[in-house]
Amino acid sequence: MSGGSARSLGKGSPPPGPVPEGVIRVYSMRFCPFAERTRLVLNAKGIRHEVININLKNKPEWFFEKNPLGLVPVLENSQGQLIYESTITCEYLDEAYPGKKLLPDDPYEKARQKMIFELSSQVLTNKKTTFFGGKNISMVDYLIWPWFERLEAVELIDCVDHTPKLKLWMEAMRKDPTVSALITDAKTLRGFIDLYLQNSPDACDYGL
Ligand SMILES: N[C@@H](CCC(=O)N[C@@H](CS)C(=O)NCC(=O)O)C(=O)O
Repeated sequence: MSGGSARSLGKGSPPPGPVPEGVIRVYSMRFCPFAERTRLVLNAKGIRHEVININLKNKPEWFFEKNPLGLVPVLENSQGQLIYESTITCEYLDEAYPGKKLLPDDPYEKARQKMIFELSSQVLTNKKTTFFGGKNISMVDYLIWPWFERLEAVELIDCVDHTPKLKLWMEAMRKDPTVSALITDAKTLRGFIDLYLQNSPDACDYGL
């Protein structure tokens, strides 16, 4: 992986060149929970990738050619194909690349993971296994995690005090090597959020 902690590109920056063969590019922003989903899946599957950070408070003009909605994450492959919407990028990566499968092959089990994801707010406290999809970490855990990672930064971590299963899940998630490699500490997240809420063009590069 390259570029994950690089400064973001803003208005007036030249568009990046074509994506090299054998690599996939993700347009991201260091603190975006949706882009973190895609980065978790890229890392979990060991996919060679490069990261281009976008200044979301001062977007480059060319970025709208990558995603007309102007949102990160966006994937771009060496054939110039573009994929956006975080859940779609994650499923694409799981299907297009070999290695650890994060979604089950069995159509029912795959549907079940998607149902758990859709219902995650209701089933959070009723799960019977360590992870949401079963005893091993899988796609649904990576899709949900970025919001839990941010609870401390937004001073809502107490919410999980009365849900021991959820606390155990969070502990298990923090121990996962893919998750721990991408964790941002609460102080840094707080610093970013404060600047972002002030519409600061420096928010996306907080701490660099
Ligand atoms: N539904 C989208 C949401 C992505 C999203 O909202 N990304 C935010 C950053 S966390 C963004 O790009 N914001 C820029 C803007 O709103 O202009 C997804 O799942 O990918």
